[in-house]
Amino acid sequence: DKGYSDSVIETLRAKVNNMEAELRHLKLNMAMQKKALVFSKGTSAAEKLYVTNGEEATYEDAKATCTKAEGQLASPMNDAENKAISILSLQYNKPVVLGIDDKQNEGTFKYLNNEKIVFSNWKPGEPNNDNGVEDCVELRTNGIWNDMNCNSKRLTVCEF
Ligand code: GMH
Ligand code: CA
Repeated sequence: DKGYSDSVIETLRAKVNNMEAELRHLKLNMAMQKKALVFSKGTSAAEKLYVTNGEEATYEDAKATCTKAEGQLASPMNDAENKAISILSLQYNKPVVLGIDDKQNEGTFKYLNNEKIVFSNWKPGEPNNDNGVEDCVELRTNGIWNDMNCNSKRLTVCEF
């Protein structure tokens, strides 16, 4: 007979039950951790969590900081995410540097993964590539975007 014995099935059943209980515990715990983090210093939209270290940095430096933290530079993909970032911008009263640039092809803004942006919140008249040197994007305290020089230092906000 090739069937599993009753004792093997019973052992597996117990293991699955344990794993389900652990998973429930883990989910509750993660939800609590996220709330605590948002309460203390972050903002969130859907699944994303935005956190700042309060530091102003150039695009490349901010990008490196977020990568080192195992997150990535804030890259809003919709209005809710844009608002979550703008709340931090308001709190610190500093514009934020976004994880978006048009370094590869002037006028074509892309995320760090090289995909074209699916959402934008440009101020009317922007992006204007002022003086031909604006390949990066700042999000102002009101959530509105302007293209800017990548060497400008802006608030670092990472998403996790
Ligand atoms: C120019 C003008 C301003 C605009 C800035 C800004 C720089 O100086 O068009 O009205 O605010 O550029 O786009 O990034
Ligand atoms: Ca501009």
